[in-house]
Amino acid sequence: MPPPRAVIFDTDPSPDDAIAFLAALASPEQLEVLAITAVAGNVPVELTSKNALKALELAGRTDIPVYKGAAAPLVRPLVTAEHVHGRTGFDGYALPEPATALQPGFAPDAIVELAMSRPAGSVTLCCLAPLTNIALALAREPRLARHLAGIVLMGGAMSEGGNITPAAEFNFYVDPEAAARVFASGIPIVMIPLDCTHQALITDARLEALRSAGTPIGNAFYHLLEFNKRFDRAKYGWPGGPLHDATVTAYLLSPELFAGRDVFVAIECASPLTLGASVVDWWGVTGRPANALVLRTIDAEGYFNLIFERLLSL
Ligand SMILES: [Ca+2]
Repeated sequence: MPPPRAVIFDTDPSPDDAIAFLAALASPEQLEVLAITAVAGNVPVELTSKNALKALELAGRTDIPVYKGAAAPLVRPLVTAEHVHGRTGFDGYALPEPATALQPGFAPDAIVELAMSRPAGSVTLCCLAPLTNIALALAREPRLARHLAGIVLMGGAMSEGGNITPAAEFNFYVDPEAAARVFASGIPIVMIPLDCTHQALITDARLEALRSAGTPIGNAFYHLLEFNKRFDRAKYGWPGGPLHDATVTAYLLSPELFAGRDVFVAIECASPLTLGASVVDWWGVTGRPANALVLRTIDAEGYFNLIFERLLSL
């Protein structure tokens, strides 16, 4: 069996982010989580970093270091998503205030130091949020791009339409310049867009599986996702909201659950109408070399079975 893959989760914890990194922590034979790095996104970074600590304490994994990162996008004011996840990002279930502390230091510096201290090609970044911390890390250490094994990210939309504007997915919309730099960096990227995550719906039956497990973690995430559900159902009219960010962990654990294509992707940074849109050259019409594997379909049943089995094992 190969050694576990070293990963860093860069995240703005709402519940689906927390499920993503907790499911990874429950998979030590496959994934070694080096750190959690928090960034502003769903809510401000003071809250996302606190939510990361809360989730780790819930799982009894206070050994995992958490670093606070960028408080705002590279060049724009922060746009948040309290309308989806509530004021705290974790509305719906009152987790205790964290007793553990953040690590000293800035998350982009921690990403550089952790990744560069490991052999080339051995650290994968799991990006669940606006890509500000990653862009700052690349600016501080340009060699990072060739040193990383790759990035697996949730972000963008191909033909699904946007979820924050008609054209853009939230993570790319919040910091389009950061996303553009990451896609131009040469780092091997796996992109999991809304086209994929909108196939992975938290139906009542799936939600009930969390509650009926009867564990503290199952109960907490039942209530947290139940809160999200109200917004998502009203918005989409579907039988449940998407569980977006845990797709990143599922891809690392079981890539066969997904299908996609190596393509060229560019991020719109200028147009007010389509700011943050991910333009995916699915048919190769530009002739430009591929810079990402864009996943377009997911085995939703296999995804939920895998992620909830790991989450509930904690
Ligand atoms: Ca996220």
